[in-house]
This record gives sequence, structure tokens and C-alpha cells, in this order.
Amino acid sequence: MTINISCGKRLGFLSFICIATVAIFVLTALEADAVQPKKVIYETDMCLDVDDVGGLAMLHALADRGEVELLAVTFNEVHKSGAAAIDAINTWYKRGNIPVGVYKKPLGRPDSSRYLDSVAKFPHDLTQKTAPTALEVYKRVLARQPDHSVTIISVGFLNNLHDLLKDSPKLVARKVAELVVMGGLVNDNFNLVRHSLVNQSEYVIRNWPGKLTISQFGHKTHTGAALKGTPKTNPVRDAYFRWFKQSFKGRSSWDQVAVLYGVRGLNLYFKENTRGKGRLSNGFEWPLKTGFRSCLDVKISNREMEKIIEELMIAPPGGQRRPEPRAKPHLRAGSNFLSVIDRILKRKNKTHSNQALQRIRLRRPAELRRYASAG
Ligand SMILES: [Ca+2]
Repeated sequence: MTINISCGKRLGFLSFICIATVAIFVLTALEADAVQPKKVIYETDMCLDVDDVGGLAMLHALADRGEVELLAVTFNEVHKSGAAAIDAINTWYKRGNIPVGVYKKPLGRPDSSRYLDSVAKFPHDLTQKTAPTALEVYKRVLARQPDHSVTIISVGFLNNLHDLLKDSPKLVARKVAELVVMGGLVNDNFNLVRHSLVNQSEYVIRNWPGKLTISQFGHKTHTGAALKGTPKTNPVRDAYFRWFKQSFKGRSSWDQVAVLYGVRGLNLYFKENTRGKGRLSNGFEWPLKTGFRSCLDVKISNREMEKIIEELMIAPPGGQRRPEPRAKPHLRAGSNFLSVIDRILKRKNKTHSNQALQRIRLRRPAELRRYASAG
């Protein structure tokens, strides 16, 4: 009897040591992940529609959470208040020094804006005239980054990227890990064709040297109404207020969906579609291919997507952490191993424990199964 109790205690103690050791090992890996924010350049046509503003707000909130290093913002429209408005938003989020580059060539039938002039009245120190060209910013910023480390999230036209790819194809191939393009996969009727730029879009899609992912969802994902509750000094709030003609409503979120993927990857939200082909209105077609050209399918409901996006859009500057709504399907945390990790993460005030756990599960499925069954 005495021997059995002793054995039981010893086995229990050994199990505890085993679980604790693995937990420490995994947490060390998590810490390593946590200190490596994703390097992002945001390529935007912030002008006619307002979801570009929501996307930039998200990027700042994600930067405040340590998930993003926003390297630069590049503007592919030609509105005179564009650079100032982008700089004003960056300034509101205490990142007024982020490089902003603009398109300085003529653009066919430029778009008007309901909100850029108003947002440009918020504090900033950059104008369309004093801003460098987007090409200059790309070349300077990319050159300083580690190889294959930069994600470009394009939520507007591809004119700047066309010029970059023509000018510096080797730089693009060496520095960029992925290009995310918000646009329709088949016969897109806005971002990939507007301003008679369809041939520039074809050049980018045809010649981009690495992974290019199309994000086309967001039409029924309505966000922005909750900005009403943020301070009147918030230029993001002002942009949505002006766009809806002095009211607060939810607007489609194409650009924010692209940002969410660009920063967090497939995660629990998306799956990669590599079947079929894309097509532009000029007849150019391209096959989807794993690791090269793909398109996103969304795995969560519009309501869940809205919660994730809007929570980030209304987050105050400065990184005040709030718990985020969780995306379904939830990760089951019933095993000893998962419970131990989850409890430690919560003690360490980690707000993304569900995602972190998912990353561990994807990375070490066999290890997790073994410890889960032991529990
Ligand atoms: Ca856009």
C-alpha cells in the first residue's frame, strides 16, 4: 500500500514536471513569436471609399498589440489631401514618422472624396507636394529589410506596384514575402481596372516574383458604426462620419478583410483556394497555384468578422489591450496540457491565447495529441 502511494505520487510528480517542461518550452517559442511583428507596407487608394481608412486604423491597432511593424504607407490615388490625411491618421496613432509615398504621375479621371479634405485638417506635417514618390519610399524601405520579410497589403490600384516591379524586380524578389491584393478574382470591376489601369494590373499579376494572394470578401461585412463612441479628435471617426454624410453607419469592409489576412495569415479565419483561375477584363487569365497565386475563402461568419475588425478599428491609440472576440471554431482547451498553457498565458495577460494555442497545435500536433491523451 505504502509502495503504491509512493509510486503514484512519484508518477504524478513526474507528469507535472513533464507538462511544466513542455509548457515552458512552448511559451519560450511563443515569446519568440510575440517579439516578431509582421513587417507591412500598406498600399492604399484612400479617397473614394472609406474602408481604406478602416484598414489603416486596424494596422495601427495591430501595431499597438505588437503584431505589426508598419513600415510605410503608399498612396495610389492623386487627391491633393491624400498624403496629409494618411499622415494625420498615422499622427493620431502616434506614428507620424512612418514614411508616406504617393503616386505623382497623371491618373485618368481621378476620384473625388467626401472625407479627405476634412481628415487633412487633423494634426500632420506632410502634404501631397512634400511627400516623396511611392517608388522612392518602396526602394528605400525595402532595401533596409531582411530578405523575404515584407508583406505588401494592396487595397487599391496597382499603379505603384507596377512601377516598383518595372524599376526594381530583384529588390521585390529578394525582400517581399507576400503580396496581398484586394480585388475580384474574376472580372474585377474596381481596383484592378479603374483609371484604365488594367494593363498595369496584368503586369503585376503576371510578373510578381513571389506569392500573390487575392482577397475579395468584405461586401457584407459592415463596420464603422461603433466609431461614434470614440473621441471627436479621432480622424478615423471623422472619415466615416463624413463618408456617411454626417452620420455613423456600418460600411463594407473589403480592405479590412485583406488587412486581417495580411497580418494574421489564414489563422482561424481563412482557407487558401488554389483551384481554378483568375481573370481580368482585358482577357488575361492566370491559374491559381499553391504558394504562388491563390485566393481566400472565409471560414467565419460576417458577424464574427465584423466583431474582429471593428474592435481593432475603434481601439484607442497607444496599445491599450482589450480582449478580442474569439473566432469560431474555438480551440478546445480541455486537456491538461492545453489548460496549463492557457492558464499561464492568462496569468501573463496574453490576449491572443486562442490564436497562440492554435499555432502550437498546428506546429506540434503529435506532441499535443500525446499530452492530451495522457491528461
Ligand atoms: Ca481601397
